[in-house]
Amino acid sequence: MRTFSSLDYWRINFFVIFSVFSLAAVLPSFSPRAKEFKVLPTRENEAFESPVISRLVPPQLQNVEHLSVALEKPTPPAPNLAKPVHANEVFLPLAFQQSPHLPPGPMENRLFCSQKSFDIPDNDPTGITDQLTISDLGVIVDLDLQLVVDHTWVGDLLFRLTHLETGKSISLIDQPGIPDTQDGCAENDIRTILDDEISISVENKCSPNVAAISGIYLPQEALSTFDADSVAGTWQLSISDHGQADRGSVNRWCLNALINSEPVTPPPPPPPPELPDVSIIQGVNGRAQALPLDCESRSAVDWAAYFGVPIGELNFMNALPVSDNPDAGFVGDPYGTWGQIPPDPYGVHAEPVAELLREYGLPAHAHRPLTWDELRSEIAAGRPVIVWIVGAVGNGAPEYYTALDSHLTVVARYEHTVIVTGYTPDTVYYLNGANIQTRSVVQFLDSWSVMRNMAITTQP
Ligand SMILES: [Ca+2]
Ligand SMILES: [Ca+2]
Ligand SMILES: [Ca+2]
Ligand SMILES: [Ca+2]
Repeated sequence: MRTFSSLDYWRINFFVIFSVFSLAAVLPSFSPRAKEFKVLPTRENEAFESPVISRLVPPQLQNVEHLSVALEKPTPPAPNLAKPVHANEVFLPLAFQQSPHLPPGPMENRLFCSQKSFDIPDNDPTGITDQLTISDLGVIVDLDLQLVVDHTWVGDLLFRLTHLETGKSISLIDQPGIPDTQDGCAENDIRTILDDEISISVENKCSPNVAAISGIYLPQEALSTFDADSVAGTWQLSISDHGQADRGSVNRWCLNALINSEPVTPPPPPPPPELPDVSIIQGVNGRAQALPLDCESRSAVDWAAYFGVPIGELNFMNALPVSDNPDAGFVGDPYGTWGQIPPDPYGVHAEPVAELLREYGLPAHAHRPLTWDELRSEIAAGRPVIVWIVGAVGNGAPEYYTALDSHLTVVARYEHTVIVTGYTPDTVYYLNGANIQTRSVVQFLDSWSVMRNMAITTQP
């Protein structure tokens, strides 16, 4: 006869927990603290009371031991006190444990740029081309394209990318705003990265601030057309202007290629979740940030406090690693001036913040990109989400930055963090410092796109 293994125990527990968790999502909320989970402080240099995690585990789940009494409970392994406590090992739904990851392989994230600046012939369908020749070997796993263009009426413009060796060619941007409007977008300039993994199309973008097209958007046709092809060869950007009077120039364009030794088949996208039209979390409170550039620490400690873990803002800030790479640590002086990019005083991205939150016992996980559906799923489950946006949730210009360790990432001026607490079909609610504020969903998605939908959630 087969006996219960420890694995079986956890499998059954996960099933029971997931079932109750699903039920919890449709039940009205109960007052918390049915049972308290103590988490020991893991940073010896900080004296604070053992925090109480009551909100990490929904109230309905806090008696979960009673649900498993029918099982023969094995002796759990002794906890490794040297490691942070991962509360997520206790309650995460199974469906969330299968988030897509790149398969193993010697992937490289490379940036290839043409720095030539050239005028676009006005009202000339023949247009002009520029070529970028790449000699690197490797197969494309993912391709993004950056455009830095000055122009006084971007609705005039048409951009194509062609790989001369294969003859494959796609439309990147096709007269934004046309045919929805007769003359297209009249606003100025393009500061964008085109990326298939972001959910909003470039076609209807037309912002008066930063640039008409400022953010990271879906191209007109998918850049995945080039996936599995060699990155080597000549890449041609074709630009043409189809309206008289307004004119402009291309200042820079770059290809950002994730390359591998062999093709990689991406996992199929998960089915869209069933989400309520409206979900707003109450009781998420915060304070104004203490230092000019420590917004991420303020958001992190307010997020932790919501889950019952008190952390001092400056303690958190001081415990962050320091680096010139914002994906590895805090960049620059936190008393610096807002609006700069690394290596000047800047701030920090999601990964180091999530790692430090985990050291405090919180199930914090960095994402880039998180989808709008995934964000709303978290809100609908009662869990606020820390997001990286620009300024007062406005548009921004994504810029590639290579740190001293050769790590490539996307940064933006006026990088900022807020905590999303709710959504309706039209509006996003978020905690900014001490205040709950709102933006249209469209404006929020523009701002969130600039640093590739960067976020911290409780889910891996
Ligand atoms: Ca204009
Ligand atoms: Ca169009
Ligand atoms: Ca991409
Ligand atoms: Ca023109």
